[in-house]
Parts: sequence; C-alpha cells; structure tokens
Amino acid sequence: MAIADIVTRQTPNDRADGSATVPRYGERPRITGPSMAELEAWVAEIAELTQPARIHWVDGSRAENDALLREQVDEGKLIKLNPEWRPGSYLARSHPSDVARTEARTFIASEREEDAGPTNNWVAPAEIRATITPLFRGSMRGRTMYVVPFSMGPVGGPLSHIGVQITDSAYAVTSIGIMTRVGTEVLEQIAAGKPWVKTVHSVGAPLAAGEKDVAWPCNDEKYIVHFPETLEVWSFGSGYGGNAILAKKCFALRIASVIGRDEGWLAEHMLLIRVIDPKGKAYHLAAAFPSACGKTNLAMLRPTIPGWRVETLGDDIAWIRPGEDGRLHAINPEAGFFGVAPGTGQSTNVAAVETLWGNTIFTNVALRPDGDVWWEGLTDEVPAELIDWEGNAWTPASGRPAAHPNSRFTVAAAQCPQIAPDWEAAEGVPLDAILFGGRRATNVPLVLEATDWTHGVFLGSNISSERTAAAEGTVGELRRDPFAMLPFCGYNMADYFAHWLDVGRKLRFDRAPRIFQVNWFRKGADGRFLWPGFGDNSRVIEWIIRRIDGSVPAVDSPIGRLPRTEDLNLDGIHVPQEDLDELFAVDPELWLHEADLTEEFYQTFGGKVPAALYSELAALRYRLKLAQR
Ligand code: GTP
Ligand code: SPV
Ligand code: MN
Repeated sequence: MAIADIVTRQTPNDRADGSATVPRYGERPRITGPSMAELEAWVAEIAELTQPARIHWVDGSRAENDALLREQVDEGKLIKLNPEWRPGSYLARSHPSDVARTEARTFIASEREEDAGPTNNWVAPAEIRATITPLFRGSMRGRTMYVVPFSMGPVGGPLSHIGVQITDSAYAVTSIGIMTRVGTEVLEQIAAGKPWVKTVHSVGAPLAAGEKDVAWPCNDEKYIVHFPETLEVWSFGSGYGGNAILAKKCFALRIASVIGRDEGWLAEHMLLIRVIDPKGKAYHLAAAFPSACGKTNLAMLRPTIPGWRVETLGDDIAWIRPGEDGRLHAINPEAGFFGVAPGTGQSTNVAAVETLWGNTIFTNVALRPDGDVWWEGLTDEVPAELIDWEGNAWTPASGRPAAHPNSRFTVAAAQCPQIAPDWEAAEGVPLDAILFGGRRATNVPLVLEATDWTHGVFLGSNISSERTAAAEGTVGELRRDPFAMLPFCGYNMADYFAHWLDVGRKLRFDRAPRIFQVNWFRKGADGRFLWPGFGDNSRVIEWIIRRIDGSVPAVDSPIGRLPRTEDLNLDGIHVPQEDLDELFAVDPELWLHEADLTEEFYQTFGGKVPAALYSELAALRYRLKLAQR
C-alpha cells in the first residue's frame, strides 16, 4: 500500500483551529471485515472523545517513519544528531517533570479489589472511567491522533499478541515503531478475527487555535490505568517510556500477565539469552532483575572467559509457556531495546555501544558540541563541554550529571551485533535456567541455586532491591520487588506466586529450568563492589551451566546451594580470597531478620500466599537456627 493512501490528507473538517466536532479519517486502510469495523468504530469513538485535528493510520513504512522524524525535527521536538557520528539518530529532551515511570499514578482497575492485590494501586473501573474520561475529552485538540497497530512477538506467531495504540505523540509513534512490529499486516490479523488489546494514550496537552507547541508536551496530572477484564490501557499526561509506549510494560507485562494467568503461561520482566559453551553446546537462560539492575547488560554479555559466547534474544520482557515436551519455551515479544544510557560504555557493555551506531532515538542524554551524544560512563574521559539533558551549557565543574540518570536509547534489536540469528523464531527457545536478581549491597550472595522449583519460586517471591532512577522514588532505598515484577504484575501477587507454582507442575520434573539467584552488587565494608561484574558475570554463568550439566558439585547452605569458590573460573582476574569469602558469606542472624520481613510481606496478602511458600519460609528458619548453633 502506498504511503499516500494511509498518511492522512486534509479533510474538510481538518481545521487548524481544531474546531471539528467529529473529525473524519484521512484515508483508512482498505482492509474490511467485522473486526475491522469494530476497530474503526473504536477509533471513531476515541476521536469523538479526544477531538483531534486529524487522524493518521500508521502503516509502519520506512517513508512514513522518515516523515514523522523530519516533522518532529521541524517542530523542535527532536534534535537531529550529526550523521557523521550517529546517522539516522535523534535526541529528545523531555520535560524535567516527565523523566521516568510514575508508579504512584499507575492503576489496576479490576472489578474486584482483591484481584489487584495489595501491591497495586487498585481503583474501581467505573470510578476511574468517571475520573479520566473528562481528562481525555478534547485532550487531542489541535493534534494528530495516530492509530498504531502493533504485534508483540512476530506477526502471526503462536505466542504473539496484537494490539492497537491510539496516541497523540509522534515521539511515541516513532518509539513504538522501534520497540514493536507495527503496520498493516497487524490489521490483517485483526481482520482475520484475532483478539486485540485497546490502548489509548494522550499527552494531555491540547493546542488552542494558533497556539505554538512546546518541545515535550505533557500534563502535570498523570494516569496510567489498566482494565484487565476488558483488555484496555488508558494513559494520560506523560510522554515518557513505559508510560507512553503502552505495548511495553502496560500491555506486555501488566495486561499480558493477566492473560497468562488465565491461559497458563507467564509474562515476565526478564532478559533472554543463548549461552554457547566452548564445545558449541547452547543453553537458554532468562533472568529477572528489577529496573536498571542489569538486564540489558547481561542480555548483551561479552564473556571474558575464552571460548564462551552469548547471543542476545531479549533484554526486558519474556513470554514463557509450558510446551508439550514438558519444558518452558520463551519469546521476547519486543523488537527493540529501550535501554538505560548511563553506565553503558566501552568497558561495561560494548555490544550495546555498537548497537547504537545509528538509527537510534536518545532521550535525555547530553549533546556534544560536534553533534553527537554523551552520557556518564560512555567514555572514561569526560568531554570538556556539553549541553546537558535540560539544554543548558555543562562542564565537568557543573557538579551535576550531564545526562539524566534514567536517560535512555531506543534502538532496533536487529542492530545488536550479537543478536541471535533466530531471535524472531515464533515458537521461542526452551529454557534451561531462570535467574532472579536484584541490587543488594549486603547479605545476598553472588550466586545461589534453588533446591527445586518451589524453592525457586520462594526465592523469586523474596527478591528485594535498592531503588533506581527508572521510577519515581528515593534512589537506594531497599524495597521488595518479587520476581522484579512489583510494578508490572497486573493482578494479585499472591495469585501470581500460586500461578508460578502451577506452571511448575505442568513441567516434566527433569526438564523444568533450574532456578538461581544472583547479585552482582554486593559491597565490601569500604563501599566498593566486591565483584567486577559485566563481562566477568560470564564466570557465574559458566558455574550455572556446569550445575545444569551436573559437572560440578555445590555446597548446601541454609539459604540454598552455593558454589565452592574453587569451582569459579577466575582465570585472568584477581578477586582476593577475602572478597570471595564475603561474596558468599551467609549470616544466619541477618537472614533470620530477612525471614521476618518475608513473613511480614506475605501477611500483607491476608492469607492468600500459597501454603507451599510458608513451608519454605519455615524450613528456611529451621535451617538458619541450626546454623546459628
Ligand atoms: P531497565 O531497562 O530499567 O529494565 O534496566 P536493566 O535491568 O536493563 O538495567 P541495565 O542493564 O540497563 O543496567 C542498569 C545499570 O546497572 C547500568 O548503569 C549498568 O552499568 C549497571 N550494571 C549492569 N550490570 C552490572 C554489573 O554486573 N555490575 C555493576 N556494578 N553494575 C552493573
Ligand atoms: C523499566 O523501568 O523496567 C524499563 C523502562 O524497562 S520503562 O519502559 O519506562 O518501563
Ligand atoms: Mn525494564
């Protein structure tokens, strides 16, 4: 279909003053059928509510994307980077109040409060509709309303799901175009009767007639509302990341976790990799770490031990389903990376740096005088002069970071130099291991193996982590983040724990992935990291794989199975024996305190946490008390 057929044309009521009552379509795709009629009726209904000046059905073509980017540059919303350094790349600067996910403004509107559970902000569907509908009324005045059909997972794949995002942000459209599969072939799926999720997004900044737009329109009032029973997401007021790319956290985690609960699969905040050992044998690992705790880094691991290789499959989300073979099979439903920029550099994540060679949208990083970008950690040497993420002149003496701590890059997964050749395989890959991790300065060892599935679920339910800049809140504060899903589970987390136990029962006992807990962030008394991390995490992965193969023993501890330090491959690095001992130290006293916190946490669910997890807690306490003697 030619671009001109879809990009909206001027219509009689497409008036610059936005005064149209019922805006008409430009030209909509010529795909018909009852489900298309339903989609068109929904689009008309949202247009009636939000009153955009025009409607643009997004076809996902290259020409359309180029036009959208050009338009944003012309409007001062994107800065085109110097193509000599960063071809096809752009910098966006958000409003300083709109820089991360706003968890306090994120709601689960299930019919019953109990279905949202104590870890979510629950709100009654009718009540929240009454609150947000007036906000959306006229909220797109003067703007273009984009209709973006997207697929999570390869279009038509057995594990894939589709949706449509309506948005008034061109920045969101170009980001969704990188992060998902967008286009007319998704409409064909809708026409064929495949169910789809409805997502509506408005930055909440209508333009009056003749009013000049700002670089980053948004609204002080924000609502990110999920309706799990009707498979809808409504997001108002923010243009940033997971608040605006609704296919990502809102759909692929919060809504998909509910679909997975009902259909017997798991939607998880996990990276996905293939690890290939020196003999060429491949293993598939998924790992759940909270936001800004190292998923993208591990997803693009460059092993520092000879002969080992990692192929990237995904860096943030995995959809995991039990197969008829008794194993778990996983896909990465996304098509791009929305990665944390600070700390991504030549010495930490060279694969990411190489991925970002061009065709990248950067948000809230610093601008170099030569028209390239920079952020803390990209290079060891700090540039003498920069324009910081807020657009102000910056020098190393400025005493503030040049890039926002949650500044990000948006880039196609296909650009990653170590992307798995079959990363788009629709049936996914069989999992050999699942890792849970967090950012813990104390207590939690470098690596720990669960004794079985139930113990693994217990470990997952107990993940806690120091807060990062990925969401609003106090950085560094310790909080529970079970399965790294606290902000992303669309239903009652106690039911989610039970669902994990159920999924385990569907697996063949000898084919279920082995479960491990890792912590790259343990610190010594002097405040430095005890473990070098990054590429050297391959040494931990190697031990995990040797455990899967049964080629290395482990030591039982009260909290799980630990490596003998002599079994860790430390060739070529120097980690002092005292540091190693500290990395694996288990203090029964402190762990008994953690157990008390676990009990407190479980009790917030009012008796809903599965008995099997309480048994794990009791057994843990028993083992810790024995160790104290
Ligand atoms: P989200 O995209 O928010 O879900 O984050 P993520 O989990 O993908 O985190 P990412 O890999 O982007 O890492 C976030 C920060 O942690 C970066 O600043 C990294 O440099 C740092 N980091 C990652 N891996 C390690 C590690 O092994 N050791 C240490 N010390 N820091 C790490
Ligand atoms: C996260 O916070 O876990 C992210 C970024 O991956 S966002 O898409 O904004 O949720
Ligand atoms: Mn994430």
